[in-house]
Amino acid sequence: MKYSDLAIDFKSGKRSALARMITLVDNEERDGFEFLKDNYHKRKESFRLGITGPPGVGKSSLMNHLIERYAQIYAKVGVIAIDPSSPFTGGALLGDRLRMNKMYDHENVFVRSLASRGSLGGLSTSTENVAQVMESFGMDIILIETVGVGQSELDVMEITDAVVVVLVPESGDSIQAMKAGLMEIGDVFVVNKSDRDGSDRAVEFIKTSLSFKKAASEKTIPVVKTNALNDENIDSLVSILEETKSYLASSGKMKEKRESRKEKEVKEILRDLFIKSIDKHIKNMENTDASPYEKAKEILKKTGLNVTEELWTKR
Ligand SMILES: Nc1nc2c(ncn2[C@@H]2O[C@H](COP(=O)(O)OP(=O)(O)OP(=O)(O)O)[C@@H](O)[C@H]2O)c(=O)[nH]1
Ligand SMILES: [Mg+2]
Repeated sequence: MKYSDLAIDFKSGKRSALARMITLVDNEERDGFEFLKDNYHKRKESFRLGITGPPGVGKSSLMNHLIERYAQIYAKVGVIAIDPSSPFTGGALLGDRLRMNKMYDHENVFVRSLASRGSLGGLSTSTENVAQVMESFGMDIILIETVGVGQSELDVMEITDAVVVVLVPESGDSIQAMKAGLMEIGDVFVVNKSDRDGSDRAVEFIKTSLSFKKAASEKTIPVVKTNALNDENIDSLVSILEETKSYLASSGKMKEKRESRKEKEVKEILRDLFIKSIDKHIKNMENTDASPYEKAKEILKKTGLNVTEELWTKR
């Protein structure tokens, strides 16, 4: 199919065109980049909601409920599931697919799994690009699930407007041992599997831990207890998420996040272009005995990039 035909189908709202366009972008194909460049200003700025947490806490199960609720509230719901590729979670993928399967056919919902870490700047860049395609399609909300175990998963959360950190009752005791990063990024915390012992204690524990790091002027971060097996308290989670969204919008925090996201993207683009443009110089260098700094200086001269003396001496 020609790109121009694909673009027409995309514009008219064909799901198959959305799927194809995401693939083009995810594979870093020329037409994919063309699309991103042409459509940045035409996007809808969808509300991007990240859902993260340690392996197996019930993120996908909760997602399923959220998708179901959002499909009733919104006309277009996008879902990006980051395929867990870490050894911790190998094998969970099939289960995730099955659990999300029942929502695959819903006409309001479009689900996409992402595994590639691309060459451009890792998982967060490919997720950002796919999110932008979904925004161009006019999604009202985009849900992004990722396992919060490594840095790249935390990076993915930087491309969302709000983050739900999912924990379980047992997490309460081991919160200090947990990845500290997780406690920093949550706008809402969920203690799922509330059918298990200790969920109230876990909620209190998390609230206390959060109160230490909160500035007096900031809004208290909600901690919600859910049971994704029995659909318990999901409605109150949804209303807390809607409130959080309004708060982030009215306080200016959402705008701030989006601006720093954009800044990061500019840096990623420049980093990628810069690396690509110096690669050929490095390979073609004649004076092989030169030190790394001497070589770097020579290459900088060739690229014409103006590095100040001050930056150079600080390096
Ligand atoms: N008892 C209980 N089990 C739950 C609850 N929610 C999910 N589970 C179960 O926990 C297991 C893991 O659920 P998932 O939804 O796959 O968890 P996840 O966080 O997406 O897992 P990964 O993506 O592998 O990290 C499944 O067997 C679920 O049925 C709950 O509220 N209570
Ligand atoms: Mg999952």
